[in-house]
Amino acid sequence: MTKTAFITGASSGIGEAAAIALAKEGFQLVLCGRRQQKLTDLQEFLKHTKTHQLLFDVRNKEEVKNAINSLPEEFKKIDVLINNAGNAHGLDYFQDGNLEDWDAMIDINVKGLMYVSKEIIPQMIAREEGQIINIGSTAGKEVYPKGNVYCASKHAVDAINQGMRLDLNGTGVKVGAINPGLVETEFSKVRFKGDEEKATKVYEGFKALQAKDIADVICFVVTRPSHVNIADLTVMCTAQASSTLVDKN
Ligand code: NDP
Ligand code: 8X3
Repeated sequence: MTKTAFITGASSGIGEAAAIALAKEGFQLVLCGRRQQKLTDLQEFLKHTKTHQLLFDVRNKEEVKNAINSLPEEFKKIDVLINNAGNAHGLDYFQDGNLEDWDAMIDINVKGLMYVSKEIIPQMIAREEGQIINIGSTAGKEVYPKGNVYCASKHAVDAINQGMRLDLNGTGVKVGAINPGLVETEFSKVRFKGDEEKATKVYEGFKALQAKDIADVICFVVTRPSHVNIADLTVMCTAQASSTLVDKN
């Protein structure tokens, strides 16, 4: 029977690449995001795969609940949840930080991940199967200068990943994290509020990871036998040795 993957943040970057890679693996897909046109373009690109688009802001718990409840019958059974939606907002010394940026990062990267998971976990427990992949970051393992609140949000993802795995142990539901280093996506464009020049500079002078590299890892993780759970995986580009060794500014 065809498996369903539910991907948050499928409208660009890692989520979009994961959708393309999982389609090749034979999954049908629930593609989530806020940018309808991006999701529609992706659906068109994946026209040979069964897909369903869900538009919601992960910060809004009612929207999350209503969107998931609105899934058509053939997409309701979710085999794989990829908690990927997230971004950095700003790169400032803590003392110069912007409160709206802080709220956005905690609300999207942490609370959004929790709201989506809370809606989907019960059906997985009831079926005694399913898999949750939390997209963390090297920023969730090691803090870097000016990373403060983004790093805190990803450290929270690390803790939630561990907590979920402990609490779901014995239910048959697998929980694991993939923690990428620098990946060349729209991430820095969002971090620098649309400043393309600043965003491009982040990836200059070395070969950063590409979204497809992380999508390949996601495919590996979801195609392990049922008794194998990849609990926590960190992936960096060869040029990177720690979250602090590349100048992001
Ligand atoms: P992108 O900016 O390319 O993608 C971010 C995705 O998150 C978009 O699809 C966006 O969709 C979605 N998103 C953002 N805010 C919301 C929201 N409020 N509600 C719903 N969806 C939202 O970045 P990446 O692909 O790089 O990032 C994906 C994940 O990978 C994030 O969790 C990020 O922290 C993590 N990561 C990224 C790394 C990198 O260097 N790029 C490294 C390590 C981890 P839309 O705007 O349509 O809502
Ligand atoms: C994204 C990678 O190093 O810019 O999590 O924080 S980094």
